[in-house]
Amino acid sequence: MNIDDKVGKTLQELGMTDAAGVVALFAEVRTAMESEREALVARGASSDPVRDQLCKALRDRWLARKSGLVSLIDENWLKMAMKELKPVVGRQFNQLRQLASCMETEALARDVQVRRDAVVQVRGLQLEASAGSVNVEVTLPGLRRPLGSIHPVIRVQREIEDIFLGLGFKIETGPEIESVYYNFDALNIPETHSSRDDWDTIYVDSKTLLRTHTSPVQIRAMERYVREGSQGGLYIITPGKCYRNDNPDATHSPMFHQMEGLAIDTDITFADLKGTLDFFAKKFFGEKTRTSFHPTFFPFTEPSGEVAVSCHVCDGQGCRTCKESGWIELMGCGMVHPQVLKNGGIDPERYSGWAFGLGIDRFTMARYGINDIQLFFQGDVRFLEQF
Ligand code: FA5
Repeated sequence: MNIDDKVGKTLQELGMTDAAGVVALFAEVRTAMESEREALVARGASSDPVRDQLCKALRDRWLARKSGLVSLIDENWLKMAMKELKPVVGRQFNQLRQLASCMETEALARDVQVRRDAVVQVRGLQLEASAGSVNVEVTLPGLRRPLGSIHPVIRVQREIEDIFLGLGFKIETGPEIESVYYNFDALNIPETHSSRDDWDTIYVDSKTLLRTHTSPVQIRAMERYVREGSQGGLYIITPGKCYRNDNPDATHSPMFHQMEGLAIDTDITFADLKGTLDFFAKKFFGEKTRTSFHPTFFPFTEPSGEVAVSCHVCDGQGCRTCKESGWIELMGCGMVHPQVLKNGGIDPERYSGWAFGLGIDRFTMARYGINDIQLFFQGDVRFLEQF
């Protein structure tokens, strides 16, 4: 059975009952994807339009929204997976999705072009050498382009994503240039509300600004959920860049990364929120981690809380990482305010939900013991090559 046949079936129909089988199956998909990409790059193209046509065809085969292989894997393998296999399928699917970005038309076209240029260059050198016009040793190795590595903030973002994908959450994104309505009003922060001052920042015009948090994606996701008439709950995480009028210092940057989590369903309680965030903290920082919730205020959640975890470096004893307190403040969270549900088009009498918002850069600092957030954005290779 080839890959096209396999993605048309569920894992159960394929007889996959254990994690090892799932991992091997995804490895087979990755190999198929890589060899199709390599075949296209090696084949090259007679002209730019032909090249673009070939690249688009391969891109659509893998990434087309409805019938692409990656979407079919999502529908037939991930969504239909048995409960016990969901975490491993989620992790493998996420890896595949990230890898599949090399199948975007522009990326493919660039790879075809690079190979074509290299071939033309070597042929030119060989011709010149055989004509005796220059003294070139064409069998010597070429210049190596050093490989980059994944930025630590993105690495941690993916780690967090993996944990939530394993729990059945989906990734949803929204625009960085956001309307005042989604960034504030729909989140229950009217123009006159004092809490708006903290976030009232970089405006493009009077109705548009660079979003100050990822919370607007909550509203956009609810609207989509209602528009598409989706069934079951809405479980999403929303990673992305945010912007604030904060002066740069060791823990603040005017541009930083947040991840929002949102769960909406019938019968969602604060206990679900606590359980999920406790599970997440243990997965991310280690099984011994303890969580602690303190009341606070956000206009879009009621009740609202701050979550702290016991310091993973000193296990709560007090050290430099936790500033001797034994605890690290992690994120804001709470039960979605009924007015916010209404603003998203969801009936608060029938549905309830929780949300959280965390700073990925601060998580990365805690994970690697980095004491200055500015290091992430200076592009210093000596820092970045350590990851
Ligand atoms: C918020 O932005 C809320 N939207 C979070 C939320 C979502 C609460 C859903 C409840 C429900 P806050 O302003 O505290 O909350 O920011 C959240 C996190 O973003 C902070 O804990 C911090 O880690 C990070 N953060 C905020 N400002 C900066 C900054 N200038 N530089 C780096 N990280 C920042």
